[in-house]
Amino acid sequence: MAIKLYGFWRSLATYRVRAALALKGVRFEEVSINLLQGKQHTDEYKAVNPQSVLPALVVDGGAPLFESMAILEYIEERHPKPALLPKDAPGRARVRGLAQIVVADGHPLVVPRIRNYLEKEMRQDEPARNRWLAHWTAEALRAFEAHLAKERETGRYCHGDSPTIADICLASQMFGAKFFNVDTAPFPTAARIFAECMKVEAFDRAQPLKQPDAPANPAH
Ligand SMILES: N[C@@H](CCC(=O)N[C@@H](CS)C(=O)NCC(=O)O)C(=O)O
Repeated sequence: MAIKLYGFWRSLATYRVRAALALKGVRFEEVSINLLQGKQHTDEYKAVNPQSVLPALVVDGGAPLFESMAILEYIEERHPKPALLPKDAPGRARVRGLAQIVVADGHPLVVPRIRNYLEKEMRQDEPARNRWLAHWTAEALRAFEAHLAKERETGRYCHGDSPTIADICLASQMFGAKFFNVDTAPFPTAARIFAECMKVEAFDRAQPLKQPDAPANPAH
């Protein structure tokens, strides 16, 4: 099976897919699309993903898969072991719900096209834009933490004692917190679980700054 992941080192959505593939032990090749240089807007990449966003996953030359949650679900279906979703329906709903706090609510507010719109159309200066990025990143973590701290399903990881899609999404949000200088001390359960995830080789290997296209001294 030949798997091509279109991604970029600092893309949080790409991180989610990269981490899932690594956790499943699935080999893939990553094609770097430089978001900082606007390469997502080239005709060549639009032929892969007409929305001009990362990631996209091409399996055996088939139609490109898009949207990280849909790709995570695909990977889970095609490579069931180790399972990244619980066996029970309420558990799956909780894990997907936690994941969506990041994927549907938090992350979409901080992606490059939103930041560019704030700058070019809304005329917001850099400090205002940075406040926006930090605010919405923290808001998603606040919601995530509220669930983790009060729900008995929380274990060593977000749901029990093995990693799930919720942990992958939490880890991506915690990398976002690093990029946007968000203090994660108010989110102790999330921080504890993130630290736990990063002890796992697959989570660690997938992280933004360990990718071949990452700069040695990144300025976010
Ligand atoms: N909801 C999408 C988000 C896709 C997305 O916005 N990706 C970012 C990188 S993390 C991107 O490529 N942005 C390009 C842009 O905003 O111009 C997913 O989870 O896959």
